[in-house]
Amino acid sequence: IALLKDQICAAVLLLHEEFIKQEFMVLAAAQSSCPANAGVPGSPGHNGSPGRDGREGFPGPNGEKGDPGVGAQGPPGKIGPPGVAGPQGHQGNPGPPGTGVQSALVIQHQSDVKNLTDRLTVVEKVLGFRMFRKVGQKYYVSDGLVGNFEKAQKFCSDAGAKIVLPRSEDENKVLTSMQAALESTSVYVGATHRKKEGHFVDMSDQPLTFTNWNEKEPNDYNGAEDCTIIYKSGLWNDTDCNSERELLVCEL
Ligand SMILES: [Ca+2]
Ligand SMILES: [Ca+2]
Repeated sequence: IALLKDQICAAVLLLHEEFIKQEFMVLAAAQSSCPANAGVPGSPGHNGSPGRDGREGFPGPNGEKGDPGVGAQGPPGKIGPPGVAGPQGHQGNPGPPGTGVQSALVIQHQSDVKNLTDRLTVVEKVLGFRMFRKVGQKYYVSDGLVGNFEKAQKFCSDAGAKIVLPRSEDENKVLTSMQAALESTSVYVGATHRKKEGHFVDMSDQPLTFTNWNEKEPNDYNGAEDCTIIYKSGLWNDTDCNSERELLVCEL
C-alpha cells in the first residue's frame, strides 16, 4: 500500500508539473502522504517594501587634466628705479655752412655792433669831463686842471685816454680854442725827444707827422728841454717837463 501511494503521488506530480509551482511541489514532496489533490494556485503576493540603501561606493578614478583657464590681465606694476647713466656720446658732425649772403650779413652786423659799442664807450668817457671838443673822429677833453708832464700822462691814462697831440692844423686850432675857454696859456702835448736829442716822437715812439714850432724852436734851451707845450697862440715850444702850470688835456 505504501508503495502504491507513492506511485500515485508521483503520477499526480507528473500530470500537474506544468501548472504547479515549485513551492507546491516541494511541499507535496515533503509531505509523507498525499491526502488530496493540489488546489488552485493562489494569486501572487504583494511586492515587499524597498530594501535599505546600499553602502557608499568606492571613489572613482581621477578625471583628465582640464585646459588652462584664461584670466583677465592685471594692472601695470610700479615703475622701476632709474638705470645707470650711459657714457657720453661722440661729438656731432659740424653743421652745413651758411650761404654766402647770410655769412656776409652776419659779419657786417657783427662789425657794426662792435663799432657802435666802441663809439659808445668813448662818448661815455667824454661825458665824464668838464669840457670836450670834437674834432674829426677824436674828442679833446679837460677838467681844467694843471700839472707837469708826468701828471698829465697819469691823468689821461687813468681816464682811459692819451695825452693830447694835434696831428693837423684843425686839431691844433681846436686845442687852442679849449685853452682860451679855460683861460690857459699853455698845455703839454704828447711829443718828446727824451731818447734822442732833436728827434721828437709821439708817445708810441713814432715820428711826428705835424708840428707848429714857434720861431727858433725847438732850441733845447740849456740842454734841459725834452717836452713840448703849445701856447694859446697855437705855436709850439720845447721846454722842461716839470712845469706845474700846464693845462691837462687828453684825447679820446
Ligand atoms: Ca732836450
Ligand atoms: Ca724851447
